[in-house]
Amino acid sequence: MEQTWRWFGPADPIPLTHIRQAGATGIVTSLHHIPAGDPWTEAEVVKRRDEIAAAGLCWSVVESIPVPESIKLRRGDYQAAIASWKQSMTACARAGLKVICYNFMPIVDWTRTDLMWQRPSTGYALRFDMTEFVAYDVFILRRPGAADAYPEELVAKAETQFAAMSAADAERLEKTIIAGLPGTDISQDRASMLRLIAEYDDVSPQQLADNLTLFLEEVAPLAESEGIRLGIHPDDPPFSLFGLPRVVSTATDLRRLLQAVPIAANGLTFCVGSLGARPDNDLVSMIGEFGSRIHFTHLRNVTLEPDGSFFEADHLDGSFDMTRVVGALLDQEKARRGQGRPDAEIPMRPDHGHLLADDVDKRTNPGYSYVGRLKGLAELRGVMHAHG
Ligand code: DNO
Repeated sequence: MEQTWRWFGPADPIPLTHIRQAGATGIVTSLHHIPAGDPWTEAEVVKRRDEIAAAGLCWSVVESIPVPESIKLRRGDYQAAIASWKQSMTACARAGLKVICYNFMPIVDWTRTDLMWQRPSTGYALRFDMTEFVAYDVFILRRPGAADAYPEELVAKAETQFAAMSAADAERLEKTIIAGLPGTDISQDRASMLRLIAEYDDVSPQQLADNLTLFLEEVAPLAESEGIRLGIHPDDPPFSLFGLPRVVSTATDLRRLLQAVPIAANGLTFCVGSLGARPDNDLVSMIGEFGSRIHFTHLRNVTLEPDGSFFEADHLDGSFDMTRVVGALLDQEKARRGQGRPDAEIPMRPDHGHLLADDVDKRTNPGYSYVGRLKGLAELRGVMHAHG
């Protein structure tokens, strides 16, 4: 697997030199300075590509070209938004880039409730706590109908938790949930959240899935002809939040979206930490079924709790067997080599990392620490070597 590392561009506190020292050869990045929805130009892509190349690295994957809400809703200026998305994709293709990651999660991208959850090692992990999330949804955001959407017992627990929160705790929780984590190009406040959620009132999961298919029917054939492989990122977490539909969470979802537009360019970012946050997702069998369409992978582990909460574990620890997952991905690469596929090597990145040692006092993008990811990459590299 090609070892890559997510870099948030020149504003990232981690310089490209340090990424090289970690042993990564590929960079995963986006043009974060261009507002979401605006078209990218070839010149901008080339400029960033060359800056990365000058540091002895290669821009391997675009993560992400944001998909505006109008496309997910198929309302308003969605046609112009699709045209703009295609233009960005073509700019990447012309600059020689090959893989583009994107997601189709309504309103909120990846979501956690705690960015500094202390582990017994004294390092810090990211956590999604179901009770805290419900406390936010029902008692802080006060989403209409939210209280009826959860089991009574959970709402009662959330109420107790909310009552014990200081104003500062509540504010921190709100910021963590809706202000946008790294890579999320749009952040919300309470009023805009409620307004946007209401726009999805009459959008069923089936409707959202259909809108995704219509989007793919437009972009995937163009990607194929431009030599681009698209990898949709699964929902993180892989279940509905705020009553919003999410349609990239399960094996059934992946099967449907891959079959909807059955060409190689319509593929997956196989994020094992996202998919692995559902106990009914069997990652190894999913790699077996969808492997030929996996264009990129994010490797991290999660420890699941019975109520749907989870925290980000060490890369080789947690609720699923990372060693087997890596083995299945390497088997997929072997199969591709046998078929002479030019894309035999799958780019991987160590996804997220704990806050460890010097990370703790530094400015970091949550989840994207240096030492924590360095450790994750080193451990994963060990597993890859051992598989041979
Ligand atoms: C979180 C990331 C996501 C991902 C987007 C892809 O750490 O994996 O933000 O970049 O969902 O569009």
